Amino acid sequence: PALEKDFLPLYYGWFLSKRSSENLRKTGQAFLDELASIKVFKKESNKHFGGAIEDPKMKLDLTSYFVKRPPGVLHCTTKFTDFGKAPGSEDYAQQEAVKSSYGKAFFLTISALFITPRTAGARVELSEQQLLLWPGDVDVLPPAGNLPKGSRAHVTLGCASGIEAVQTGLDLLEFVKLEKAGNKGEEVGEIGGGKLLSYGNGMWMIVLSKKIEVRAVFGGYYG
Ligand code: ACK
Repeated sequence: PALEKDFLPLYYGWFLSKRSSENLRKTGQAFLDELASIKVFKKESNKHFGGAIEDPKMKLDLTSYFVKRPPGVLHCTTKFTDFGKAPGSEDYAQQEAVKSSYGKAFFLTISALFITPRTAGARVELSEQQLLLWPGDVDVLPPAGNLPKGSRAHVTLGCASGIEAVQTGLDLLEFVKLEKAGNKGEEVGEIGGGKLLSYGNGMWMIVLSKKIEVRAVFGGYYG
């Protein structure tokens, strides 16, 4: 018998394979580069992305704007357990689905990429089976309240200086909240792999015409 309680990780999630991580990072880079070169984006971006561009003809370098990039392989957080200190941690860790999926391989579907003045991320579309690993208490954006299960599922690609990674999921919830309120975004054109949507306030999303499949292993990150 164990003498001590199980030691919980900092967070649970899907950890992308090295190859899938590299590919998704590249796709994210290409999206940022292409977005930065688009007229409608440039016109609007000075307001929201630093205003560091004095010459409007100059290209905004979004890669250096989202200066904080996750080290190592990319991941999609399911539950932030904070080594057991976060509310609902023990309950989550003890769920049958969580225990039986630990160390198992999955394919995750990336359906869109997004940026806000704070974060850059990839939207993850979870399957029914994957939703079994999704906590019931994380798709909440105060004061809007509860959004559909799995709304927050994302991979953080980068954060602006001074912004913590937790913000990426909250930013995605903000997009979902707008969608729910009937703001489907203004279609401003086609770029690279899909339809570019502008939601205002520096919020942009590209809905991929061909969804990306990434390989990932479910597990815990202990830091
Ligand atoms: O990019 P992310 O999903 O956002 O992955 C990182 C990971 O945990 C390690 O920091 C996420 N994270 C941090 N704090 C929280 C929180 N309070 N709630 C949900 N996710 C969090 C962060």
